[in-house]
Amino acid sequence: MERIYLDNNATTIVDPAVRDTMEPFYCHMYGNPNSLHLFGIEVRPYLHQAMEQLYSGIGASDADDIIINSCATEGNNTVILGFYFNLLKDTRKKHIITTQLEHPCVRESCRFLERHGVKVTYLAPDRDGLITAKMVKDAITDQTALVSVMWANNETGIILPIEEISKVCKEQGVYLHSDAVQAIGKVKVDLQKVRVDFLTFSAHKFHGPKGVGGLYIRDGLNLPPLLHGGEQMGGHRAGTVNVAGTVAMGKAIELANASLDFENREVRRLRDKLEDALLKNADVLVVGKRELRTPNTLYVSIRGVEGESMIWDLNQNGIAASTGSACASESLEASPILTAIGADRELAHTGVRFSLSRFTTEKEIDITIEVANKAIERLRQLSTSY
Ligand code: C6P
Repeated sequence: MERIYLDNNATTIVDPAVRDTMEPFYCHMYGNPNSLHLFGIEVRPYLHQAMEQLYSGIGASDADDIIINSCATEGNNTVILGFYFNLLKDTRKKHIITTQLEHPCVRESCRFLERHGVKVTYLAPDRDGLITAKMVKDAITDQTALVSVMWANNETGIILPIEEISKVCKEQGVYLHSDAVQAIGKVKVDLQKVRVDFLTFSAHKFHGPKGVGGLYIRDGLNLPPLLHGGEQMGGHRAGTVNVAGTVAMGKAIELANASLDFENREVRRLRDKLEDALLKNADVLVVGKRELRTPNTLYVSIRGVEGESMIWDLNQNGIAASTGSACASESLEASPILTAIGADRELAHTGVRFSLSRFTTEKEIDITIEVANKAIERLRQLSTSY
């Protein structure tokens, strides 16, 4: 049976070109870049080049910082908890604004701070799944220190208006963090154009390896480290630098940006083909307007078909999709995103996320359409509520 991977928002295959780039750092160039001998010295130019690729990949300027870390969960925790120690703890600014759409690593970090006296506003999306700049503006008070809004949502692919939100934050003198995990490689992330103060990303979401990510900090700003210890990363993040991972992430972001046109054309065409085919069934709802979504993502709700049952049927046929975030896949709770956009209880249990990549083929989509349509028919026949 052919295996078809349509869960690229959970993680992606490492691009073979990225894999080739990282291999030498496991085999013969394995030195610690902080060592003073030749093994350490020889890897430094590669790290330097990778950092340049990352700076240019997100449009950071030389004066900004990019801290290499282990993943976006670490980056997001560093921003939210770092803010607490830098500002919230000792001043009257004790308010954070975030959204109900955020990944648990942002949401749970905020919840943790609530237990330490921080007030958090979780903005609810509108019917289109959007958070608007006006919602952010209306929620800002003179106690607000930080706004944290993701660039694109992992479950629906909905792209949030970060540029407008950044203008509001600048006007109001509030810092802005954006989790760009699901944006990089799918839409252009250019910090020359969009002014955010902190940005987080993770290599394995754009065909790099797992276990390496980045945190951008705008020039002049500071965050205390989450990991204390050695002097690596200018004291911002202790721990031996993941050289292979960093080099790979540099290459991966370069390839991801070079593939943006392809993503917008070809990946979008295949996603739309799958979407159109599913919509031919009655009582199917796709969350988020097409033009407002990343080109690779489709979050579909099929009345009468439990998300988990659909995933099971697809999996039996070698097709990998998900009901939502991979890290919440064991929870049988209704989708928080569908609930947030006001779907009724039954619909909120029927979400299935298909996420494509530049490696997805037309044949894979054709097979998926056939299998999904049969599964819908079969599961609806078994349903007691449909
Ligand atoms: N979302 C999903 O299935 P890590 O695992 O730390 O590299 O990335 C965490 C993360 C942070 N922000 C967003 C928007 C994300 O989508 C993710 C990972 C996966 O949707 C796994 S839960």
